[in-house]
Amino acid sequence: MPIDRITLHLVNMRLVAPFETSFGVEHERQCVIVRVDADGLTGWGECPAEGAFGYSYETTTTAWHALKDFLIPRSLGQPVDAAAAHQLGEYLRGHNMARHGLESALWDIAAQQQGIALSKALGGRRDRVAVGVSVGIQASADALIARLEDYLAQGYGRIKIKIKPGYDLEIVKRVRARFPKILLQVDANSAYRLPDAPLFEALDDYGLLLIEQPLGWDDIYEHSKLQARLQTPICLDESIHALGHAALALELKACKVINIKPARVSGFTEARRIHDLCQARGIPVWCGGMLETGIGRAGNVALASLPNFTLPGDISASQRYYAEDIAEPLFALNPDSTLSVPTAPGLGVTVNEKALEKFTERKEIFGHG
Ligand code: OSB
Ligand code: MG
Repeated sequence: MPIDRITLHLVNMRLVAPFETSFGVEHERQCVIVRVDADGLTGWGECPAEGAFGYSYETTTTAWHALKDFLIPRSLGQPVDAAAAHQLGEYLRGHNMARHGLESALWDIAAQQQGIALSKALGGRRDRVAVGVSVGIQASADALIARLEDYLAQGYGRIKIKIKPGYDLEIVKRVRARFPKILLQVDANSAYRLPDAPLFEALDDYGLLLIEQPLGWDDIYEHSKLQARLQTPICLDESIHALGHAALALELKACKVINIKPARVSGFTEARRIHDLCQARGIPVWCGGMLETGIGRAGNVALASLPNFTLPGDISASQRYYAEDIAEPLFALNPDSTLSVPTAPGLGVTVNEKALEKFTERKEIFGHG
């Protein structure tokens, strides 16, 4: 049965606390929610492009354009086929988050048609996925430590802290002195360059699980030079947009771990390919996050149930992000620092359409039905 109708929602939701990284601070988060109606079923996807440039060249505006003017006109009337949607999207040479928004909604419908959870449709094996929490830059080391005490008390078993020049070595020293045993990793979001290598060599002494994306957002080569000087694994995030980037990074030994965000790599199809390549090469992966709503979070949890997602993901409980979410049930942290994988068909969450409308700043419907 063909795709009858696609609806785009530009959503804006206030974060429970501002989230600061090396590229800026966010108080609220925009994204594009994609709804697909086909075959009497409804599928949902989240394009986590942000309102402004920073993490990515994609924004909600570029994503809206890619969806409205290219992907949607070519998808209406077509059968529900995530693999075909993936191929169609290749033409865009980028715009991966926009592509993921649509592809995710198609995966949701396809899994519902088979009567299975998305996790099963993707080849997931776990019913719980290990998670941690990603903590933004705070006003001081003391403020950060207070934040961490709170998250650790909530049960998070792995902490990621954001670093930037001037907020790095001393901060890590203080955090390690206070919490000698916790699983700790850092994320620089591309704030450094290769001449900063001595800083990372100094970080080698603090037992970090990994150092995420220290150098250029589009670099692999210099990361290979840096990794050769470090014991601590480098984990690439921003640099990996497709299977070929992962293959190159592994070939050059630019990293020992990869963060897979389905949206950054154009969707679950490509995410699974990267997962499989890393699995074959003995490289662990984990699922990154983009402060998603319950829709994107459900997809991330499903992906993280695949066997080679062996490190805790940036997939925290719903209430870590939003006072009110747009999908139910909320994701809650289990005492063993895991989230449970939804078992209902498709994404396994129900969109609260009243809440969605409340946070929708702009909406456009394409097609009919
Ligand atoms: O670099 O991993 C990142 C959020 C927005 C953009 C980039 C990143 C992040 C996070 C938060 O670290 C992860 C999450 O909890 O969703
Ligand atoms: Mg990151």
